[in-house]
Amino acid sequence: AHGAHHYLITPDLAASRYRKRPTDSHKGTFGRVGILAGSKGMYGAARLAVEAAYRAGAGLVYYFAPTDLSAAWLTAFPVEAIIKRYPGRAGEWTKEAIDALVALFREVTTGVIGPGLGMNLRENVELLFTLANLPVTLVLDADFLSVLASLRDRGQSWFARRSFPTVITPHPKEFARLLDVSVEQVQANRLGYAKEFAVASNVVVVLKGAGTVIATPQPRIWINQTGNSGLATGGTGDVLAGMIAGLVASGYDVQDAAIVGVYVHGLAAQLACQKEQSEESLLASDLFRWLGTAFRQIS
Ligand code: B4P
Ligand code: MG
Repeated sequence: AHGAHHYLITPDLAASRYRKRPTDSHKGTFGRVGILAGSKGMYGAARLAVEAAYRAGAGLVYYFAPTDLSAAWLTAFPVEAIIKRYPGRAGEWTKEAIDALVALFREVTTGVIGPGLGMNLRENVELLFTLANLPVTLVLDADFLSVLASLRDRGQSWFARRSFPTVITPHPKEFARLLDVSVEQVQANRLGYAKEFAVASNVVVVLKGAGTVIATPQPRIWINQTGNSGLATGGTGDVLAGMIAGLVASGYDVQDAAIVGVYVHGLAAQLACQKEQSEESLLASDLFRWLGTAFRQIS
């Protein structure tokens, strides 16, 4: 129906995209991820993305925190995270805050924007467009995608402004908002919509859900086969966004970062459910214990 060739992400395919880390390397080799995520009540999303970026191989992970993020919350973040404050409170977007964030993003190689970020950026389209010019690869997820979907052209001109690679990681509801169709329509034609959007917007689309679809602007399409219903729980999407950014920072191109990221993320869920959890009991943060075993299976 979608009229395009597509490939299954088999274990062999995932292994063929795996990049061995050079022996003669240092943390600068593996890049710096900057994360703009979290707002009141939603800092867990940011915390998960930060750890995931490190666990996928990033050399350094920066968390860009608003002034009202409490010291108590900061202690919940991995001690390895570098915390950089930007001026202003969460969700109160000012020119000063965005200017500071632009400067902070210039210090990193890869960015994540969106998990738990809230929707207030919707009210300041000019500042929103400033972020399109960020000179780094971006992984866009969650609320940030819903903000773009709320624009008059549902984000098309925002994506057109990008001159660095961009990955979007919508779940079906977020993707339906970007396309202005129903979730049922998305699910009935996942490959077709993912390909169409990837081509039209020049982004890598990671359309999540059982059988995650990856579409690139070439266009090429891959379907993931790892994962299970244990992943249908809060926070697993935030882990995936952080992982893809960590892979990009450490040297993967965006296409292979998406392929290896979704494969390893799903495999970690399967391993966790075989060894110590079940599809009921799995938590997003349990994935971290199994990412190492999952990476070793394709290394
Ligand atoms: P939000 O409230 O926005 O949820 P979230 O914070 O984004 O959660 P999280 O980041 O943890 O999960 P995500 O989906 O990003 O919205 C959730 C709402 O969106 C739901 O209430 C629902 O209405 C709608 N929605 C979401 N998924 C839907 C779907 N598949 N069909 C219809 N409506 C949907 O990331 C989850 C991760 O887990 C992804 O990597 C995904 O691929 C994986 N995953 C989830 N279920 C899986 C399964 N059964 N098998 C394999 N992988 C699965
Ligand atoms: Mg999500």
